[in-house]
Amino acid sequence: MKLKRGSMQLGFIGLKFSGKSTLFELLTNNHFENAKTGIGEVRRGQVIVTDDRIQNLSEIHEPKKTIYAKFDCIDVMGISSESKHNISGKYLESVRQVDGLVAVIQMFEGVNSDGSQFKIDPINNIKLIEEELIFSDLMVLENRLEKVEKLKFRAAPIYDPKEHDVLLKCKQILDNEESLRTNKFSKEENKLMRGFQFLSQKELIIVLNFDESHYSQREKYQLEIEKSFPNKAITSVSALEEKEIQELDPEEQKEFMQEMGIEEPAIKQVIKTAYKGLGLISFFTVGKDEVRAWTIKNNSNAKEAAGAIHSDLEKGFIRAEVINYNEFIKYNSITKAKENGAVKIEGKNHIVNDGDILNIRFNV
Ligand SMILES: Nc1nc2c(ncn2[C@@H]2O[C@H](COP(=O)(O)OP(=O)(O)OP(=O)(O)O)[C@@H](O)[C@H]2O)c(=O)[nH]1
Ligand SMILES: [Mg+2]
Repeated sequence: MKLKRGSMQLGFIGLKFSGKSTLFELLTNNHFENAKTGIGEVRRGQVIVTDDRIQNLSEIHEPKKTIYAKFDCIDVMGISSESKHNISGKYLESVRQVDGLVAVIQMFEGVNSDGSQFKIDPINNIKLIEEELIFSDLMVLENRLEKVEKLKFRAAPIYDPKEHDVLLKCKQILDNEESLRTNKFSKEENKLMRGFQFLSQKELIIVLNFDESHYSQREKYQLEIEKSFPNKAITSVSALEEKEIQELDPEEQKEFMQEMGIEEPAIKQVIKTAYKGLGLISFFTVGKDEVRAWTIKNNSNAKEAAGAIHSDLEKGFIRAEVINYNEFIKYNSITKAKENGAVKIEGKNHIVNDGDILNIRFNV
């Protein structure tokens, strides 16, 4: 999959009242825009990918600007377990363009809008969310299929039998209540499918959102859920508790985090899980003007990495000077690293590693 330029996008989805907005507010530190759509509220914000390595690189280079990687995040209304399909499909349209989906799962008891008790039921909740994604894709697919069949019937020159085939293949998978993500498609099929932005083809990261009383049992719950969904990246947080802690002064924050047994803040956990689930890595560029982190897909080559910075760098790519962060900090200076032969000159096919510092040589 080719990455879009700029930030990666995450869409927060889940059942109603699972804590999506609470988590979104925590991760964006309450900086977001609100947009009213015909079907409800959509919020957009950014989550900064904090990285100690960037902080260190910045202290060494003293650049004018230090730029962390970020995720653009979208928070939509929840899927109601009572009136599913017809309504939730529309909410989900707001996240169709994202790179990855974050399912927030309610790990606390509560009361549904009809007054009935909401039980902790993560495995069924995740299945229900997957069903919604599949249903929503079927709607998009059937719409297109109908048009393609008309084109075929009229023998229209724009009729594309290859598109027709891939649509039928997708339909068979979705009709079987399977996600498109678990099925392998050829490069060509993927290209034909790209425009539809199928939701069930996107990676689905699971964030278990516990209340205070269940948080201490998070490992037990998470292990059990991982058994049912072995291919998913899963993490456990307590969004509401951490949000309350966020409002305290820094000294107290530490104390309360310890008291709750929170080893790592939710923002780090969610980012780590998103990187893992979406198969992402960071690389860095350094200089007097700017020290900056970039996010790319795992297994990208140097030329593709250059393209994440700017299309001109990809088009005019000549070579890359590469040193990994872990190697760099032995020297604390690119010049010294070069003198010691630690900076390697690599061609376009060189696979970039997490933490690589790249200097792209290019020609426009
Ligand atoms: N006890 C407890 N309550 C929580 C937690 N997270 C969220 N809540 C509460 O659950 C309710 C719903 O939280 P929201 O964050 O608005 O949930 P949402 O998923 O955005 O809901 P919709 O947008 O309506 O689908 C609020 O009253 C929250 O305070 C939690 O970790 N523990
Ligand atoms: Mg909400």
